[in-house]
Amino acid sequence: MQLSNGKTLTLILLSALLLGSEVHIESHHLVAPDSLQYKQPSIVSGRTDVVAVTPWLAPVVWEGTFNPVLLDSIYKPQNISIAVTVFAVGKYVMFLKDFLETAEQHFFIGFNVHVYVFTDQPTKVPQVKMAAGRQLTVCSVPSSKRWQEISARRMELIQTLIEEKLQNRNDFIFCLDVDSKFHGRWGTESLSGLVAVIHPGYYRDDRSRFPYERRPESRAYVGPGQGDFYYCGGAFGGLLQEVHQLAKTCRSNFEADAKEGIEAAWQEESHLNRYMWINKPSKVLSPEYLWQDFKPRNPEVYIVRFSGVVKNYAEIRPNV
Ligand code: 5GW
Ligand code: MN
Repeated sequence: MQLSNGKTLTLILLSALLLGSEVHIESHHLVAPDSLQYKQPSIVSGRTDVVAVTPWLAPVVWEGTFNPVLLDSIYKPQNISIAVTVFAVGKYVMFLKDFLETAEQHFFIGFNVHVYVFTDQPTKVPQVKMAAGRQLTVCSVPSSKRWQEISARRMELIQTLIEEKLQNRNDFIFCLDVDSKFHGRWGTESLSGLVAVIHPGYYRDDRSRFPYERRPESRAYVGPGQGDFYYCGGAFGGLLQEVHQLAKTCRSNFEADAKEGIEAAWQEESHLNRYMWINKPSKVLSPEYLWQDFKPRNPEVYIVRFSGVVKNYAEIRPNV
């Protein structure tokens, strides 16, 4: 399969229908420039304070485990595009300025980035100067009094955005919370088929303490002894096709639950966690990729790249 504007990117996606379930075999061909000199890699020295690979052999991205210059020089000639979705409904438009300005400083610098802002107040989207190759599109959504609805509709809007606007135009997509800022590099090291971010609040805990949906009636159910990590609802991404599948599945499970009067413990985050338990992410981003400003930095976190701001819930939320 030839990706939209990828001249040299040869991504081979072999889909097979096997006993009713779809199997995806994906292979990225990584071409490096002959001329680049960089630090010799080692398989016997490196970080020992963190684990950099999952039991299903997906990388876990921590500072010090990758070479950003090498990765950029591999992806640059492929001319990839990254779509970003961000929702700013109601009072949350106030977070857009910092989100967009810091993205200009840290998010995929030097690459094609297309930010899609979903908002009920298009006139309040701030004018942020964007570098060449970067653009912003405002998408109108109805305002909603019930925050559960805002949450519920995110997956639906991501699904339809991919179907209607992104097919054959972008290669990767990241879906991010607006109440956050970038503080450090977030770039090509995060690219993969299906990408999840480990939640900063639970990664040292036993899985029995993860706030998964625990009622078997819910389609977001994760049982005792199950679950790999607790992932953030506030940041996920990957190849368009993969994120489309995720959004479609989470939306339909969310809606089927709602029909039966069930709302998962943490809404779409619960459904995302269920999805990632069954559909293992091909790359896992460490909590460097979504920290929380109120939380002191742990020693294994050398750099906070993206972090949720401290918010005054009474002030910003419609009806808590
Ligand atoms: C309002 C009340 C309760 C929960 C969410 C909202 C809300 C969320 C809203 O009124 N407007 C809105 O745009 N959102 C979007 O959903 C924002 O992009 C926000 O970052 C995302 C997730 O909601 P958060 O950030 O309040 O959830 P936490 O778990 O990060 O605190
Ligand atoms: Mn948030």
